[in-house]
Amino acid sequence: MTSRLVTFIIACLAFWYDVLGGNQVPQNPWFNNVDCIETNGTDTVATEAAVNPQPFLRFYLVRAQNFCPGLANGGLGTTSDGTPRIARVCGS
Ligand SMILES: [Ca+2]
Repeated sequence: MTSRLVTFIIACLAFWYDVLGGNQVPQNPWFNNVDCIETNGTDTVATEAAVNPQPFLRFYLVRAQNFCPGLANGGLGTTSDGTPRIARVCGS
């Protein structure tokens, strides 16, 4: 079985990263069909099995985290209309 490699750059002041993988669905993929590929990972690499063949679409988000009060979970950016992107919490 092949695997997918997800790499990303270091986020400033981040100590851990959640890596989320979402499938193509009509609704918000980050709630309706999402996996936490890694929870509290300490490097900038994550892998997962490539279960579905192309042209199946898979999307990835990375949530940076640190110790700072009130800022412990970094944002996930915004959607194309500027709405803050919200996704499930990993590790719960
Ligand atoms: Ca990792």
